Amino acid sequence: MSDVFPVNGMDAVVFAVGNARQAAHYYSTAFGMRLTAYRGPENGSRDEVAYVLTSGGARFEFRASIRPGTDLAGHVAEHGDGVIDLAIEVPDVEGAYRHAVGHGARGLVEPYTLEDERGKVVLAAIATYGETRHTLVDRSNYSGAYLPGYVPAEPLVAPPATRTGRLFQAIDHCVGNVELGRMDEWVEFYKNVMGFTNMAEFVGDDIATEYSALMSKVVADGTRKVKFPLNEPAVSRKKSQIDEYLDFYRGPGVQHVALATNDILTTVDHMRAAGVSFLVTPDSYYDDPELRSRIGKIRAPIEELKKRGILVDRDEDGYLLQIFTKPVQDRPTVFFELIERHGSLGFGKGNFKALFEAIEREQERRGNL
Ligand code: TYF
Ligand code: FE
Repeated sequence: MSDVFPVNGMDAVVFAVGNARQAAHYYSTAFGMRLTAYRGPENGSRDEVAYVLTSGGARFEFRASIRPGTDLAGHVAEHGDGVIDLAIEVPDVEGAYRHAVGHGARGLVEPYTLEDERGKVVLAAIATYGETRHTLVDRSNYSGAYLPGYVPAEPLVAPPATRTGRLFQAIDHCVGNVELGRMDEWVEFYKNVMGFTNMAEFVGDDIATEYSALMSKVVADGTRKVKFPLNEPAVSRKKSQIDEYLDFYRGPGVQHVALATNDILTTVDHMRAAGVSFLVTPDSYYDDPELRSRIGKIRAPIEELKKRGILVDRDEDGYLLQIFTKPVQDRPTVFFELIERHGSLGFGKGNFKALFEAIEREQERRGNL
C-alpha cells in the first residue's frame, strides 16, 4: 500500500519562550543539548531571537520576542512558555501540504522555498490542536546549520567532565492535550490529514473512571517514526490533570515530549545532578511481587531503577524503561519523558496507575486537585 503522506521523522520541536537565551542555557546544562544555530538582530532578525539546540537526531528551537506586540510575545503572554510547532520532515512538502488541506487541514503557510549559499529548504505549515502547528520541512537539499537566516553557533557551555556522551538521541513521541470530548476528532484529523493510524495503546473509559481522569489514544505514521498520543480529560471524582493543563495553558497544546535514550540510568543521574526534578515513584512500586514477575529479566537491577524512580513495563514485543520530569516552566503545563526501549513499541500502559497517582500528588501540592 502506498503511503499517502510519507514522513522522514520529526524535524524539530519549536518552543515559544519568554527568554530564549536562558532557555538555551537550561537545555544545554540540564538536558545536555548543544547549541548549533542562532538567529537574532545581529543577523537581520529585528523582532525575534531563536536558539537551535540538538542532541543526536533531536532538535529543539527556542524562540523569543524582543519587542512587545509580536505574535510570539502574545503567545507567551497567553500560554506561558510552550510548544508552538511540531515540525515534521517530509520528502515532498508540496504534495504533503496539498494532501493535508485537501483532507480538512487548515493551511497556515503555503509552500515556499528559503535559499542561501548552503542550498534550499522547502517549508509549509498547517494548523493542529489549539494554537499549535505542524511545519512541513524538506531539508534534503540543504547543508546549513538549520535554515537560511540562521547562523551556525558554538555550544553555550562545555559539557561537564563527568559526561561523555549525549543524554538522548531522538524524539520518541509528542503528546497533545485537547478539550473534553475532542480526542476522537483529533484522532480522525491525523488519520484523514496525514494518513496516520491508531496504535493499539489507549486509555479507555474503564481506566479513566478508575484512576487516570484522562482518555488517551495514539496515532502514528506508517513507519512509526512520528508518534502522537492525544489526551482528553475524563470526568471523574477528581480534577483531571488534563484540565489543570488546559486551565494553565489556556487551551489545547503539547503536554509532553518523550526523549529516547540508550542509557536512562546515566541520563537521569546527569539531569538530576543538573537540577531537573522528576516525579517520585513510591518504593511499593518496586516491591510489588506482581511487578517483578511481570517484567521478567531486564538489563539493570531493579534496585538501580528504584534508586532513581524509573518505571518499567513489558508487553509482547519487549520492555521499556521510562521516567517523567515535573513541569519545566512556571505553569504546570509542559513536561518531558525519558524512554529507553528494548523492543516494546508501547507507551508504558502497565505504569499508568503509578504514573497518574504520582502526577496527582504533584497536582495536589499545587492546590489544583
Ligand atoms: O505518552 C504516553 O502515553 C505515556 C503515558 O498525561 C502518559 O507517556 C499519558 C498521559 C499522561 C502522561 C503520561
Ligand atoms: Fe509519553
